[in-house]
Amino acid sequence: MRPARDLVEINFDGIVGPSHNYAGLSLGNLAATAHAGDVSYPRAAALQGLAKMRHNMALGLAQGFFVPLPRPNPDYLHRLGADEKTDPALTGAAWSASSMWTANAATVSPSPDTADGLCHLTPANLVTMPHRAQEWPDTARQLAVAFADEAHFKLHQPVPPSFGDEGAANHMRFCESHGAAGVEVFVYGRTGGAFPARQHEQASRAVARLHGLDPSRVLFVEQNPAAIAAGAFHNDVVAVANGRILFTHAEAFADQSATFDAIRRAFPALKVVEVPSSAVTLDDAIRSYLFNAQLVTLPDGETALIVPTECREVAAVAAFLDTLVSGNGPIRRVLPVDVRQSMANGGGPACLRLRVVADPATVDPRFLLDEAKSDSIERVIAAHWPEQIDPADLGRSALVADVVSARAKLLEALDLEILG
Ligand code: SUG
Repeated sequence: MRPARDLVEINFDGIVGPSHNYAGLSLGNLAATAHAGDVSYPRAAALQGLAKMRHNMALGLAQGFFVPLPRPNPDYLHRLGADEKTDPALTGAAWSASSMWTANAATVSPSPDTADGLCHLTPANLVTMPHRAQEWPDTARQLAVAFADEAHFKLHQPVPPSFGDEGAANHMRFCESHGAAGVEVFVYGRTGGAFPARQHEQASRAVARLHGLDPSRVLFVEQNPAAIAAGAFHNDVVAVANGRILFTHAEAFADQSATFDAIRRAFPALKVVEVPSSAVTLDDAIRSYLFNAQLVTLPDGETALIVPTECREVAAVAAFLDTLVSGNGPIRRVLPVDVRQSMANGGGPACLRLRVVADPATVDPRFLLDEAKSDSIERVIAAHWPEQIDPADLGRSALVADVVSARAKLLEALDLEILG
């Protein structure tokens, strides 16, 4: 086993797939519902995602990526006895590029937290949303290639249905440094509200057991039902953690102060940056995706918040961010990134990445980004990703051929034909 000093946080972003479209499939995800039927711009979407990766790499952060899953899913409609004309929602599901939101790919427990000293990954079953429930077999295949080194990684099967698991989007980790032992917090929802509660408590508990976490360093916390009802379909829409810091809206958890107390008991160094509803309403938080930010430790030790540009357009949020950086708090820099095409489907900067604390030398290098690889990915996207997709065109055979060959070109450029 390698010493802990080699462990760094690597953000694996999902490359936005060539079939990116607005089918309005996610009940409870207000942005996706509002943009249902809009024309999408897959090429622009993928270039925005790549620009975010380059932006973060330029900050000195380790950056990885996952490739889009095969879409249209060749089996999906067939197994439902359907074809592309049967039901637009089914066709939309078969075409969904939703694997771009890799915060939902898996839950990751880094090696310092686990009993066997391996980094454990459990692919999320995503059973609540039909278009997302098809992701895990292909996601698991990709994880098995990226993290094939069994001396360092342990991959699990997804939690069986019907216990919904949405992966890292409902999971936070507190630590003194990424390579030190952490306290892992699993956030679940309770069913019964207007919108689905996607993360089941039993799924969270199963993942914690399977990963061999020390029970005294694990917490299970309930999401505020009012936050789910307001459109926080994942906890990472209203809270984000990094190192010692919890950046959270005041209405994120069912019992906010009990949640802080419980985390503090397990992790006394906790620093809470709580945004009161009087400064930013829950609605403004969800509209701007203020908390769907990447809270990162820069190489100089400062903490930065990488927010979507939409935060600058919601007056209360822009004002809050100005006070945040001018104050004396632990978050020193706010860095906006443009991921508008993803945002219109309810996916901000944090949704687009899966955090894995690992020694980069133990990861399959084909999934790690550098400038040369960014250039070659950009060339493939610019040459082969459709410029736009009208949802009415999903299923048209010319478009099928285009998106299938676009993905094949990407796999070829990355030497990842094994995922074809
Ligand atoms: O699961 N949107 C995704 C957004 C996921 C965001 N992830 C995190 N918060 N971590 C979802 O709702 C919309 C697709 C459509 O409707 O066509 C969608 O799946």
